[in-house]
Amino acid sequence: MPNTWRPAITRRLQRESAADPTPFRESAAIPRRLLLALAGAAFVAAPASAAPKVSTITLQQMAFGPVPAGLRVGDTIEWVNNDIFVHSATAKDKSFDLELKPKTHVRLTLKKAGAFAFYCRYHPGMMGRLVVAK
Ligand SMILES: [Cu+2]
Repeated sequence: MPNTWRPAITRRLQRESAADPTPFRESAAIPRRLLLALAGAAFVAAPASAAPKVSTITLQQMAFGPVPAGLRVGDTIEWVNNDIFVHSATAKDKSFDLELKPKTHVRLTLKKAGAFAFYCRYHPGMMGRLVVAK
């Protein structure tokens, strides 16, 4: 057989190229979809792996700032005292008692699940509540 198939394929490719000025659009879209799928998988996998995280509670103007949500055992809280006064972060059940000198920060790793009311020993009107999941 002579080489008659080659021109036929070439003609077909030319026809398809003429019909679609961007013949690589579909093949370019596949890696993008794949990347989106991988990104989605990583996002979903993150809570399952539950890597310990560091969150911040800021003290300023004689008050504890917002307590981060979604705390888990193994996470760390960094207490940041932005005031010019000494404060403490003291658990009502005595499970922690941190001295927070002015303009310093202290880290606390959460070792127990539960709800922990806390206050400042120096200013009992300052208070908050940690909720820690297993
Ligand atoms: Cu205080």
